[in-house]
Amino acid sequence: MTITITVFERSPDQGKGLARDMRVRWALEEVAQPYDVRLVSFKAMKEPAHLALHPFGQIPTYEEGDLTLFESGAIVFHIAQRYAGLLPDDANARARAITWMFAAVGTVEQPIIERQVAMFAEGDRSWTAERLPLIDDRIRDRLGELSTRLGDANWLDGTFSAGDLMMVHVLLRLRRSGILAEYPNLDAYVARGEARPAYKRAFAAQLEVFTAESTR
Ligand code: GTB
Repeated sequence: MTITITVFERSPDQGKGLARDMRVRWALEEVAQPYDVRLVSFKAMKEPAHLALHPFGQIPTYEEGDLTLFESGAIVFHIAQRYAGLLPDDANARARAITWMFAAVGTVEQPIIERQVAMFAEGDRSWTAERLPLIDDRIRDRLGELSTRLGDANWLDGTFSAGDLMMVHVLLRLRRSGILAEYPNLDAYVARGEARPAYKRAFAAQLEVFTAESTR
């Protein structure tokens, strides 16, 4: 069955792999499932045709036969459940990998999003300069805890899983801030994710969209 995902027609990150379709592309590459891409403009995202797929008018979405999904975490979870390669067979190990998926979006990503909002949506507000260091400290709290848990392991719980895929992508968004580099084992963890062939294929595919659209 054909899988179709929606992605930014012109990603604000200029193809650096930071938009959330990257997680879905990466997961599909890990499980070797081909997929089609539908490009969506910011305007089209808020129109009825796209709102029927995504109630909040965002990307990514996922269509497979009569199934439509939104929320990158739920999409990656679906892919990991349906196709082999992203979740362990052992029931307890599987539950732990799923726990890390939730930890990535529910615990670690939260202050990172706050930082993006403070910088880009509220950057001109008088309180931003005071607020940013507070947010950065909350990020450091989470990264310190995560760094301790990871220790010198390659992945969060044994072999690479959908939990690592989600966590690596969440952390990637911090790289430009310099905060990630304060935690060498997390920095290396993210680099290990980026070195995976599936990640590289997904990255190249999303960059290609940006390059093609910007030469139009
Ligand atoms: N919780 C949802 C999920 O995980 O799928 C969040 C989806 C979401 O935030 N989508 C964003 C979107 O559609 C794109 S990824 N925004 C348009 C809108 O809300 O109108 C967020 C994103 C955007 C840009 C960059 N960047 O340029 O670096 C990085 C991430």
